[in-house]
Amino acid sequence: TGATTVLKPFPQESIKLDQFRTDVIEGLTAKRKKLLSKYFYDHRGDQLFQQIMAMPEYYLTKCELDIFQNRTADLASAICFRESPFDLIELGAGDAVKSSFLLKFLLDQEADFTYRPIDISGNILSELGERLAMQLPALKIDSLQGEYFEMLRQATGSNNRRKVVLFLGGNIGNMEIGEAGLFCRELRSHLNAGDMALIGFDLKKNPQQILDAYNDRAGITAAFNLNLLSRINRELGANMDTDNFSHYQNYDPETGACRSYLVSLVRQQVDIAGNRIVFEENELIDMEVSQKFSRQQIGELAIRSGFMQLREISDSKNWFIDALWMA
Ligand code: AVJ
Repeated sequence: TGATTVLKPFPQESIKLDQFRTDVIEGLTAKRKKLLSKYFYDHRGDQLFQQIMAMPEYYLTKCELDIFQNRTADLASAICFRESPFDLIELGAGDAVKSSFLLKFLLDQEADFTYRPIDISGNILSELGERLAMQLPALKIDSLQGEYFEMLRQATGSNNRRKVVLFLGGNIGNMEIGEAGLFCRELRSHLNAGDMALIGFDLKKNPQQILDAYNDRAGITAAFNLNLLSRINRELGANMDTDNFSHYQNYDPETGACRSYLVSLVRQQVDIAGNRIVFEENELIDMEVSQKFSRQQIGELAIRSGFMQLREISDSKNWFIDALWMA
C-alpha cells in the first residue's frame, strides 16, 4: 500500500519470534494449556528473577553460592585431574557470580584452563567478559553465544582439550524428569571419556521450605509468572488481562515436582496472533516445574545417561548439591 518503510527485525530475531509465537499458540491450544518457562526471561523477567534470588525464602542461589565460596578447594581438586589443561564450559553462564569463585581459585592454583561461557544472550556475555577482564585479568576467556548444544558442538569441535561442563543453579529442575534424562544423554554425547559435568540439583527437603521459596509473600514469583502474559501481549500483539489470572503454586513431596500455574479467574476469550483462545473459569495454564531430587535419583540419572558420579558437594544445610559426573 503506502510508501511506509517497515523496519524488519534481523533474521535471527524474527526466527526467534516465529518460534515464540508457535510455542505459545501450540501451548495454549493444547488440551492442558501450557507455556514454556524458558520464555520467562525477557528484560523484565530477568529483573524479577534477580528479585527472586534476593528474597529471603528463595534459598537455591544462596546454597549454591555457599558451595562455590566454601567448598572451592574440593571443587577445584575434583575437576583438575592429572594436571591436564581443560576447557571450563558453563551452560547459561549469566552473571557467573558463583563460578567466579571457582575461576579465581583455579587461577590462584595456576591451573591451565580456558573459561568458555555459553549464553543465549550476547549482551550478558559481553558484560560478563568486561567484568571478568577487570576482576581476573589472568583469565583466558572465550565466549560462545547461542543454544547450549549447538555451542557445545562448536566448543568440542574447536580443540581436543579435556572438557568440564558446568550446569548450575538448579536449571535442570525446569525439565520434567524424562526430559532431564534426555538432556543429560545429549550432554554425554557431546563429551569424550574423561570429560566431566558439574550439575546443580535442588534436593528434596521439608516441603514447606520448598513451597515457601516459590510462593513468596511479596508476590514476586506471581509477578514473574504473570510477566510472561505481558510479554505475549507485547511481542505477539495479544490482549490478555493479567488481572484475570492468578498464580497458584503446588509442591508434591512424593514426586518432588514443584509446579506453578496460572488460574483463569473467569471464563474469557483472548486473541493471540489471529487465534481466539477460550479459557474456562478456573482453567489452568501449566507454567513451570522446578523438580527436586533425592540423592538416589541423581545417582540413577548419572548412570542412565552414561556418566559415572565422582562426587557430590553440598552446602552446609544439605539442601542443594553440585554433582560431579565423569563421561
Ligand atoms: C532458575 C530454574 C533455578 O526453578 O528455582 C525461581 C526459576 N522460578 N522461582 C527455579 C524460578 C520461580 C529457578 N531456576
